[in-house]
Amino acid sequence: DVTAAANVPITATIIVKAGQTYDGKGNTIIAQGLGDGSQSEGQKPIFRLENGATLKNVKIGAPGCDGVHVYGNATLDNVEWLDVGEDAMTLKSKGTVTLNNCIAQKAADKVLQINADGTININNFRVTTFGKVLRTNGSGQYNVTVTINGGTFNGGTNIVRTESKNLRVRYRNMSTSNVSKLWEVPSSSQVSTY
Ligand code: DGU
Ligand code: CA
Ligand code: CA
Ligand code: CA
Ligand code: CA
Repeated sequence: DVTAAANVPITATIIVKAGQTYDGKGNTIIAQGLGDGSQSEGQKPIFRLENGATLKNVKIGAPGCDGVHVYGNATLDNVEWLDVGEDAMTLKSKGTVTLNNCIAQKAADKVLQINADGTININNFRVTTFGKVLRTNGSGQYNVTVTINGGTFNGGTNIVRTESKNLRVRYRNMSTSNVSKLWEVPSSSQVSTY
């Protein structure tokens, strides 16, 4: 249609219930009262995606707060974080998360925070200015499979940082610039192209 994109103010986390889709139609979410987008923990998420939810066509403006929390499986299509807050997306419970054609900018530290076992499929992700694109929580030995099919990563420390010996990452069609060390993983055998 002809409706112009707009800013959408929110004062509470948007919950996308199991199996449902939130289509932002290109609008930009501006949170108020959920956090300041700094590195302080305990900020609230902008979105909470329950199992099987889809989030699409949305921009998350500053403050990015604690981004998008995912419980189980989820799909993120054309989601753009204009200024990542504490982190951009957190896997909170076991599941498969697919990100298609997403963009994340200005992440002071982590973009994708993995706090559970999971499969993370990344298709055409563009990230500019970051600490780690993907980080598993602390010393947790999560079972994680990461597949990157298309990505442009510019200005950061790591693409993946993990202490888990049970994480595998496969990648292709990836381009990086100004990234200090692509893979901060226990063993280089955990990383392959495909
Ligand atoms: O270890 O649990 O950074 O989900 C301390 C905390 C920390 C998490 C994580 C997250 O690891 O808060 O943002
Ligand atoms: Ca942090
Ligand atoms: Ca954190
Ligand atoms: Ca930021
Ligand atoms: Ca967080």
